[in-house]
Amino acid sequence: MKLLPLSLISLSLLLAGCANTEKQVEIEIEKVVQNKNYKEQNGLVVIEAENFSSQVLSDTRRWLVFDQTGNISDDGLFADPDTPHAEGASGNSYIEILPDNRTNHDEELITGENFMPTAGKMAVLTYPVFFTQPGRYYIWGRAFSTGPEDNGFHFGLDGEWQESSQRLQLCKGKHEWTWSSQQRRPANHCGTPKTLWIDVETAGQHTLMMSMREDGAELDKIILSKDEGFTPEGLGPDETLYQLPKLVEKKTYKNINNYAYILNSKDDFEYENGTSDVYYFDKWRGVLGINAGKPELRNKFISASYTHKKPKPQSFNMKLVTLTELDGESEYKVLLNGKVIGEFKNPETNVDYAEAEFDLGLVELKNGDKLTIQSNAVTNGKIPEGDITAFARGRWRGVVLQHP
Ligand SMILES: [Ca+2]
Ligand SMILES: [Ca+2]
Ligand SMILES: [Ca+2]
Ligand SMILES: [Ca+2]
Repeated sequence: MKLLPLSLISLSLLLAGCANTEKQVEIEIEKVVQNKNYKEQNGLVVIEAENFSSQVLSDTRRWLVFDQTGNISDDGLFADPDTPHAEGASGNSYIEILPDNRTNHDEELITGENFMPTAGKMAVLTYPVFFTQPGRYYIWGRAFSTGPEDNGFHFGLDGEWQESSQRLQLCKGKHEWTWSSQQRRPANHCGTPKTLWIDVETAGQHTLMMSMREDGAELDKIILSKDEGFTPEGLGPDETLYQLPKLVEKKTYKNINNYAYILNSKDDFEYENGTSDVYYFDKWRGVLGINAGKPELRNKFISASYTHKKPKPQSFNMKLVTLTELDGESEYKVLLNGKVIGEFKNPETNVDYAEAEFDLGLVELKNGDKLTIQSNAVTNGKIPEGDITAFARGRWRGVVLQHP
């Protein structure tokens, strides 16, 4: 069985604890295994051959993954004249195409079974690669050959098998992992270095492909190099993976998992009404609040209103989102055209400025309807501040309109 990255192992452990079942675990793992994506970096693409994304046309011969534990990615006893070579392979893992029933010239050559001169016809692997630079890329393969009939590979791009990328060959360097960039040509079956390349016409996402030429062939790693002067040594550079940056996580309306519209307190409500009894915008928390520093604004309701401007009447499940505070449990009223449709009080909390949601149920909004939110600044007497105790500021974030 193929070795899984650590994240997959923890995923499978996690799922193993659920009532659901190995089936689900298998599906999840498959999804993640196929997620390796490569990127050209500074003219270089480095791929572990065993990290292919897909394999097709693999009925009679198949690329199998070998790892350092001696595991093979397929159960079965297949014709194979050589022992595993994971030691010394990059990532301690590689692929070999089996069964191998033509190990030397004396065994019968059967085209379509143990030999495939045409690229892209047998055991085709794919590797997604994102290129930032188009151009000519020299192909290097790190291969292991133990005989004369297990040392050829074909490469292609996007289903096209360019003549220049067919027949990677190595003759020297038997019985050890060996880098080759040599193309087998009629005049020179062993090829000369740096005669194998692939032309990438456009920048962007492409699919590198590799297919069988001779059974028993083993491949550890693939390099595409824009620099003709580049020659890999040893294990070669690390894989050039396409790294996904972390997406920005939401910081507001955290518990709201669906909505049609959000009416933000600052943006959608009129709160500067020209009197002194107004909200201010608390920019640190992105909400409206009451300036409890002014004694005349404490313990009284302050208002802000939204006017609905949609031609068609529509019903929504409505929720008010407030911020809890350590200092006190502010109260809230919601009015529709001057009539109270909801009254709430923030719960006591150990967490300052955590969002709280209050359900207003199903509400129909018509064009011109006026929705008013009121809140107060209060103290619960728990947090000393000078001679008095601190006040909560009646903060609220907005109103969520959900499809019923
Ligand atoms: Ca073998
Ligand atoms: Ca063979
Ligand atoms: Ca072999
Ligand atoms: Ca490898």
